[in-house]
Amino acid sequence: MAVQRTFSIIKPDATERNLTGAVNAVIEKAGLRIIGQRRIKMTQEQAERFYAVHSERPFFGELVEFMTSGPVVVQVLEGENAVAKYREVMGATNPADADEGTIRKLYAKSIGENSVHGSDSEENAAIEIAQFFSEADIAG
Ligand code: RTP
Ligand code: MG
Repeated sequence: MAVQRTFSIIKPDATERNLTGAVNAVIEKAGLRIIGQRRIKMTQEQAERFYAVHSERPFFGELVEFMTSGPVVVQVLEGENAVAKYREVMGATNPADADEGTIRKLYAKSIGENSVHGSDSEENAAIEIAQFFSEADIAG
């Protein structure tokens, strides 16, 4: 498996509890490199565009409201098989179903406020990275 990039967001429930460093420690311990990172406050438009795939879901309004409720840290991660590896490191969407040692098991508050996002495919990773980063802000 080749070296891949994936896109990560440390969500507002985690930045609010000062967990950026703790989340990054889990990411780095898993062998993923943080090759781009920026702390931002997402606008409504950014959040709606980012989660457009969920626009018809009943939780969409709540999700956009949550993602714009406080600062987030957007990240580019790099490593062997990074997309699937980061999904493993994050754990299941609902922390009640997440494996021990995963970020969501350790830190997520609920299925909605679940501390991190990670791309679900290499194709989506490229799209999501391009939404928040220019190549000049990534150093592998
Ligand atoms: P993400 O996209 O944030 O990495 O999460 P995921 O792939 O594990 O889950 P996905 O199905 O893509 O859902 C996106 C985010 O929407 C929120 N959600 N809330 N209240 C609910 O039932 C519900 N279901 C999903 C979560 O914040 C989830 O991460
Ligand atoms: Mg998803």
